[in-house]
Amino acid sequence: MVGLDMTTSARTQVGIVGAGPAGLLLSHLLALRGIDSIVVENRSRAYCEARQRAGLLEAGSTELLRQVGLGARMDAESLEHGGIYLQFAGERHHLDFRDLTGGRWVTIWAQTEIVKDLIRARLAAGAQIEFEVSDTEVTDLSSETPVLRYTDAAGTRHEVTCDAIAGCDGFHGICRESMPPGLLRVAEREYPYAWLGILAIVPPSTDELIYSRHDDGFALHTMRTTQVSRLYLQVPADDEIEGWSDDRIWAELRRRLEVPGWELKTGPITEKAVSPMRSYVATPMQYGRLFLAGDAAHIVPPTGAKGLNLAIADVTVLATALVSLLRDHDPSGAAGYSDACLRRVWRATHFSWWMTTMLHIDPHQDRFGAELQLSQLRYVIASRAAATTLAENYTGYYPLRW
Ligand code: RFL
Ligand code: PHB
Repeated sequence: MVGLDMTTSARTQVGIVGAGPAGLLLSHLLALRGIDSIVVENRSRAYCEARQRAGLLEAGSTELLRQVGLGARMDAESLEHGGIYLQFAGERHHLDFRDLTGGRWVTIWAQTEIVKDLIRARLAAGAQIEFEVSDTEVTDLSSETPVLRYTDAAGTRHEVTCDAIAGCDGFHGICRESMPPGLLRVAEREYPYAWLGILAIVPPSTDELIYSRHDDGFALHTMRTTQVSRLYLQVPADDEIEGWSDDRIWAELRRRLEVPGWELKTGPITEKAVSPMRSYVATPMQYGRLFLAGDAAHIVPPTGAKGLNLAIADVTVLATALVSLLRDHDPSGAAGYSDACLRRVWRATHFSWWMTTMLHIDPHQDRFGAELQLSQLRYVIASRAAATTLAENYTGYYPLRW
């Protein structure tokens, strides 16, 4: 319906802001249980499908994707890893997750591929995803009919009356800020370093990820496929990518990752960027009929590979809660949503902080700090109890139910 003010009105059950993994997966899960939704996204489809971010899934995330019909390409093309290497003081040690956790593993499967599969599946099912929207607004949040407004790519203003709104619009989105002032309590930490990440067309020089603490800074060797490597370097928090030529990046990676008898293969770099590192948790994750999920509510530094897994877990809990609320008129899941998620969020927040501070060089670090890190790393590789703590958190501590 077109009103006098040229606003088009519509009705749906769940209005979803953001077509990242959280928003798209939520829309998919809701559809499986007969709940309608619309997804609005301010970037283009091509941008969402190409944005380089996470690459490592917990066992529970992989199982969930498989269970909801998103496993075909993942099962054919992803890489299963049964452990990681921890490197420090010039030595590389293997941690065997399958042995330590009674068979658990992780999967290398890029966020870009999950997003591509989700967009394709949603559009094939006839779902509405509006890309390149602007001026997104969410209002009437404490009523039973919250409203989502946006302007589409052609310039038409839309007003969608919903039963619930999901804020899946990432850390810089508008949903968290739409909650009443004073409601949110924020716990956060900024780290005095950043990650320079590259994507390179070269087969990985390792079978499993290498996390390396080096006196000059942390380095990580990860991968996307058997032909594409992804590597990260700790750099100063305010560093700019312009100062990093490809040759300088490879030389620094070689230095921080080297051990006798091992060689780092190099190749063309197709992408490079510096990302800041931060821990951030906003509580509660719900106000009235607005529910925050994924990076909109919390951020972890990437060292524990938890960001994407938390987004998947949040929306799995949220989908169940919204199905109970909207189909069965049972509000208990929605009321408990925030607490249910925050338990997992804080476990991941602690783990990511612990991995980060154990492996990075603080620019103000003294001898005492360095010795504590090395002692902790030695303990993790020597003690089965300590290694198990790392392994059970890395592979995903809390089970995911759908
Ligand atoms: P996303 O992926 O940020 O998606 C949010 C979406 O919302 C859109 N949006 C809006 N749409 C409409 N109206 C508005 N007003 C909007 N404002 C924003 C955005 O365009 C976007 O499409 O959040 P989501 O779905 O919660 O998923 C979370 C994950 O993306 C994130 O946790 C991880 O990727 C974090 N992360 C990493 N995690 C890892 O485990 N390993 C990594 O190596 C890793 N690298 C990264 C990362 C996050 C990064 N960011 C956010 C800067 C590298 C980067 C650069
Ligand atoms: C990645 O593959 O991008 C990745 C893997 C593990 C991490 C961080 C990033 O801890």
